[in-house]
Parts: sequence; structure tokens; C-alpha cells
Amino acid sequence: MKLILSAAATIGFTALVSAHGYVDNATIAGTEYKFYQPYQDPYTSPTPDRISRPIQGNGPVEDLTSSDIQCGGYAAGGINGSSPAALHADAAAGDTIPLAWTLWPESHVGPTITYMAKCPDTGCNDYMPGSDAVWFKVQEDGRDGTTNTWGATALMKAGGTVSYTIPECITPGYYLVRHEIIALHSAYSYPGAQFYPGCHQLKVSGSGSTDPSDLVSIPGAYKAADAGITYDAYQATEYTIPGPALFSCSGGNTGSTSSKSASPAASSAAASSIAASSAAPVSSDAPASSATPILSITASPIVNVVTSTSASPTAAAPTSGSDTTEATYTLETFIDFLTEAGKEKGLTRRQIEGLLRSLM
Ligand SMILES: [Cu+2]
Repeated sequence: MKLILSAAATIGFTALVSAHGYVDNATIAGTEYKFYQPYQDPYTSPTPDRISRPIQGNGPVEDLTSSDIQCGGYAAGGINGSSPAALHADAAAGDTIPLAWTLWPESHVGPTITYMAKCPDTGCNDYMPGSDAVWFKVQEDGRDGTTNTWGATALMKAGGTVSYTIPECITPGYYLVRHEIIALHSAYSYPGAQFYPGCHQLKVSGSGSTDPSDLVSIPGAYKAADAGITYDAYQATEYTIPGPALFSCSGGNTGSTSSKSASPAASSAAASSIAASSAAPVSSDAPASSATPILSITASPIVNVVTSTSASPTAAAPTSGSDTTEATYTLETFIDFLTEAGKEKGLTRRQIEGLLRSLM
């Protein structure tokens, strides 16, 4: 079996590394709120008022020490962290809030985690937590045993949601909610785990009087060496969700909120790797344009790169014939080739390996 992928001019990494999903909307106390749309809001005037803070569409956050890890951002592109949103959603303590993600890619296994932080009494809309320890964890969903069922798995089908519950006992007021997926498909060494965080703002009503203690800072709550940050998702090993213990109104750590049943059949799917990808292809894109090299990755693992030498910029990309040249690479030299090509896109070798792995 072959995996055929078309790579756009200079290898179309822009498309490959763009964020693979974000929270599209949430239904809070019966009202549906559209979240920040990274591919529309920046180009819409006036900018729509949202309850959610801006995120970037350029790719995941991989640096645990970056301000981008808090609510999104694109420091590598000059946008450091996020910024406050204009609105708050009214909610009541005890409410359960479903977050509807866009369709999440199957390769991007990993946990979902949600934190809250109390904003000033004036609201969240000019509040930036910075490096202050203000966050407590209200939701987490990791791996079901050693199966391939993860917190993010529910989002791999259209219409999937992840829910969190506002703790019933917390003091009413304004809260910033930080929700994330950590994609672990290339987390076998650090940097490698991909963080997809986003934040939204609530005005919480209720009669509680608890202010959670043991608050953490973000960045700060995760370390590169944490078992939940550096982790080989292709091995059937139990997963430890990173960060602090889950906050509970009854005190103590209640552990994971996961209640999914184990699915033994799914566990073998996690074991595939790039060096032994004899399974059916999971990705097959049609050739896009004339300059497009056609890459055929076989199980060998040998890579054939067929490059068009046709002068016509509008001709369809040939896959055979006299006007093509063909080169055969081992997987190692192919990754070298991609690393060269990816340099101007600011991609590391590790990211490229992760991308290839995610396509298998
Ligand atoms: Cu990705």
C-alpha cells in the first residue's frame, strides 16, 4: 500500500501545520455563543464581539514557557499570547457547558483539560493573568486505560463536544475559562506535544463562597519532563494527565472525569508507526498544481519523489512520463530533504517527523 500526498509549492506545510481545530461554539445556559473564528474574524470589520479570546490559526503551541500556552497566540509570528474578549456569557454555578469543536483529526490523540480563573470584580474584559497563579482545573479527560480512546476522541466525529461543569460551590463573579486539547502524536520527546488552548469569559451567578486554593500559573503548570507532556502515544501505556489535581467542591482529588467504556479493538490502532505503515492509507490528496512534487511513501520505507520538469505552470502534475525526474530516498534522507524544505517555514525536524507520523 502506498500513501500518496501532494505537497504544494515548497512543500505545502502551511496547510499541514495549520491548527487542526478550535472551539466553534458553546451553549451556555441555553444560549449558543459563536467563538472566535480564526479564519474569519481577523478579516471581518467591525471585528465581531465574542465571549472567547482570539486564537491563531497558524498552528499549535509547542513551547511550554510561552505566553501563547495560556489562551493561544503565535509568538513565533509576532503575536504574543491572546487578548481579552469583549463579552461574558451569563452562567450559573453548577451549569454544564458543552464546547463544540470543529472536526478534530484522528491522528491527534490526547487529553482535553479545562481550567478556570477568577477575574477582577470589574470583569475579564481587560484582565490578563500573566504569570500569576490563578488557575484551578475543573475538567480533565485522558486515555481510557491503554486503549486508543482519548479525551479528544469524541471530537473526531462531526458534532462532537467536550463538556465541563462550573463547580457549584465557587464564589459568583467573573471567570476566565481556559480549555485545551493536548495532541500527543509526536510527544515522544519534548518539544513535541501540541497544545491547542483557548479561553472564554463567563459571568457566574450562584450562592457559593469557595475560592479554590492550590492555584497554578499557566505557563508554569506543565513541565517538559511531566509524564503527560513527554509521552509515546503509540505505546499501550497508561497516561497521566498533566497539571494540578482536579478541583472538587467536596475537597480532594476526584481523579479523571472520564467514564467511557474501554474499547479493546481500538488499542491496536495506536501501535502503527511510520516505519511499519503497511496498513491502508489514511490520507490521499489529489495533486494540486504543476510545481507539486508527488511523494509516494511505501512500506519499505522508501520514498519516491517524482518532480515535474514541465515548463508550463498550468499543466497538471504528471505522475509518470518523460518530463519527470524521480529520486528514491530512504525515510531518513527523505526527512532530511523535508527538513531543508521546511526551514524557511520555521519547521523543525521534529515537527516534520510528527507531521509524517500523523499522516500514516
Ligand atoms: Cu496537527
